[in-house]
Amino acid sequence: MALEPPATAPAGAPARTRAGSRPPWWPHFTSTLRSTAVTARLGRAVGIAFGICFVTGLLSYYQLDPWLGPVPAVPDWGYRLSQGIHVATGFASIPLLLLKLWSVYPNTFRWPPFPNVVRTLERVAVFVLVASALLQVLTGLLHVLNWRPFPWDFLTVHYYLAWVVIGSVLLHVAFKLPDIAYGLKTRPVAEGDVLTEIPWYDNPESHSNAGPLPAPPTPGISRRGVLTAAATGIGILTVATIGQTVTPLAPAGFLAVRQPARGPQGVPVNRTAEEAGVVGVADAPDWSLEVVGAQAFRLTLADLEAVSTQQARLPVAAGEGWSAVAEWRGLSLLDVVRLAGGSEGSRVRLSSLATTGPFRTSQVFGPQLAAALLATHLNGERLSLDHGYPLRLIAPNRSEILCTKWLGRIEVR
Ligand SMILES: Nc1nc2c(c(=O)[nH]1)N[C@H]1C(S)=C(S)[C@@H](COP(=O)(O)O)O[C@H]1N2
Ligand SMILES: [Mo]
Repeated sequence: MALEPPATAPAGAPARTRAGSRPPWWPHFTSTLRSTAVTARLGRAVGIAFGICFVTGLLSYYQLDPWLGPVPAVPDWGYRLSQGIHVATGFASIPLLLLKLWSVYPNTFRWPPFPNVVRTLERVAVFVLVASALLQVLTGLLHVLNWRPFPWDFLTVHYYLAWVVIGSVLLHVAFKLPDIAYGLKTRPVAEGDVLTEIPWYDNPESHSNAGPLPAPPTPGISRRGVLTAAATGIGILTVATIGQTVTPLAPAGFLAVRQPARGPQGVPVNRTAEEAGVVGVADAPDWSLEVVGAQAFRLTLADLEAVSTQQARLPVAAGEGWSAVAEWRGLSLLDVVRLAGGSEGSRVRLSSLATTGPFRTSQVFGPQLAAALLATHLNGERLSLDHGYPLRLIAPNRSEILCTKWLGRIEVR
């Protein structure tokens, strides 16, 4: 249904335009819930969510590949906070992004589709932005759900794709700057406003969004209604998932993938001993830790028990966005490193007993080495097999991905 202009335009209203060469079967849109003002505001919200998600994501990625130097060990809740925010803004950006796309998708059907080189480039950039952003948030969601149907390494692709998303966001903002400035200056149209113009997305002669706004003739739901419903939905989604890391909100976390206190010893498990294929190996009675360095030696379970006296209250903060604080007991990694002839300046490589799968090994150096604990106990009990029995790493401000469970070997360099 085309929006037919009223017989008499209000005094001073701009001249109307109609689809000239547009084929009659070409789709056109009349919903007046959309406008430059609404789109600009949604775009600003998406931009803020993506920006925060990008920066916190970079902080997390730095833990995996610290190209600027060692990762600090303080504050111990640093990774918990940044990864919690990363996953929460990622969640919130899914409905925000869908809403933003809803507000502009009629633009896809502008006639003519490719009026000039600049518009064509702009549309290619939009395509890259939409495709990469959707792929990024949806694969991120699947990762949080621990469902990885894709054949690629999630973290590497997620990292590089983030640069594509942010790059195309910046390009898009540059293309749309006049429209954004116009949209943010203009108030969203209220009921009772007089229609003076065909909606921008249905105006074949307007290839810039920066023009007068349409008013709703008889909207079924007001723009304010759309935005309020969206904000409420996003708020509920956030409250229902943030409980996986903001522990007081855990009871409200009915959509949270993991409950912070549910799991053996009051801590969730991401990858079980069975999934890692270490059942029968990690709990073998003759297990011992192999330490390799200037002096090589082995530590048996009895050796560890005798010296496992250091206590630490540290968060377990997983890349999937859940976290919880737990009581750990064990021995200082640095003490073991010194016994092997190393020092605070050593680089230490920890390997688990698992022979396949990701996160089997990790590296510790710098402030993290001084602060790291080789844990034997969790919340007052011997580590359960799923939490890394007989020995695992735990350290402050460290991603759980790098807190290797079921340790078999420590190499000091
Ligand atoms: N050897 C080994 N250690 C590992 C992993 C693994 O797959 N193998 N997974 C890591 C990840 S991704 C997480 S979230 C934590 C989970 O620790 P938890 O199960 O004790 O909570 O273990 C980490 N340590
Ligand atoms: Mo994880």
